[in-house]
Amino acid sequence: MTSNYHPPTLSEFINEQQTAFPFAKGDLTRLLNHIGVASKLVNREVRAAGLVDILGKAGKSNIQGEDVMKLDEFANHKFIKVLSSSGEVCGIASEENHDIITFDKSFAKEGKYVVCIDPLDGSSNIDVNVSIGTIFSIYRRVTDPGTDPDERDILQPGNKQVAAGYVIYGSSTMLVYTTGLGVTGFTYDPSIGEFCLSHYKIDMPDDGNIYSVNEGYYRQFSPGIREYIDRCKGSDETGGDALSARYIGSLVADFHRNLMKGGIYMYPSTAQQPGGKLRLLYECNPIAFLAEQSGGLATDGKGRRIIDLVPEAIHQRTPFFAGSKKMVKEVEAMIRSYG
Ligand code: AHM
Ligand code: MG
Repeated sequence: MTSNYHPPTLSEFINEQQTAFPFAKGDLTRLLNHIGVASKLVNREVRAAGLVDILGKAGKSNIQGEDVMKLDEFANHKFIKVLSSSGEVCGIASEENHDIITFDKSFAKEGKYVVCIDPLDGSSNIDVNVSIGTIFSIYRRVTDPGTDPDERDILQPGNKQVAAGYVIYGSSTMLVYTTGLGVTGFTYDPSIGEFCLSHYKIDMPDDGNIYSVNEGYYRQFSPGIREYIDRCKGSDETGGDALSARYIGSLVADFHRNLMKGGIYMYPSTAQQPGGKLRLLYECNPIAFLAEQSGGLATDGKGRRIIDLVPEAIHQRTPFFAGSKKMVKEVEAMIRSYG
């Protein structure tokens, strides 16, 4: 027997949420809907990868000197196109673009929000059919509507985010977001082409038994990090109380697993990347907002909340530790004990 019940779609859910704020004008609701639309376009391409000509390198490198993949370029293009014609967004900072992206159309300049985005995170996994994602962060602009946005709009600390989230293109496709009222997850139902509510108010466990770090850099880590990792492996003699090591190499996928199961994700500074690898604005801040909203923590390993860091440059990097509260506190304490 088929049930008549279907869970609320993303649009239905956020419209419903908006009614809790009688003065809300619906711009943020529409913007989140537009992010949903763009991610469906990317999802369609991801699901056909291997059949359509979307795998492989695009033949150029981005501002960070990394190879741009065809899917990086496709996702970047789709998000810019959808957001630029949304009417809610006046500018975008993207991993793939050196400068802030502004728009010519006057209705776009009236947009109240700016978006920081990593359109396709986990690029090294694209060609090998491993989970990848999109990460986004939304701020209210501080410059006057009707003008081009500038760095003042983009270089706001993460504690000013009005919404943030990610889309994970995994065994199913999910959109997970927060507007500062907890974390909610939607699973894409391909039969109706909609994201449907599947995870209401996600709570990250306070503690976990998974650690996620690229241990290939072990020798490049500071002594505090190395000792924390050694402890994750259990006691010297028996390996007792060892945690599980899980590292996908897609921040979105690694964080998502730890969010659901409890664990810690770490990308510390290394000898080669003394400032860390991950970018503050469009990777760390949105994930940190989600971590805190689900009851976890995200810090830079020096006792500072990621979302309190004041950005100085669009593509600024930071060491990053995010996950279950107890585990983040433990690694912080270990780093501190080495001075
Ligand atoms: P990307 O945005 O170019 O894909 O880079 C970010 C990715 C993260 O998703 C992932 O956690 C990390 O880089 C992996 O880096 P590494 O291969 O050094 O472990
Ligand atoms: Mg990335």
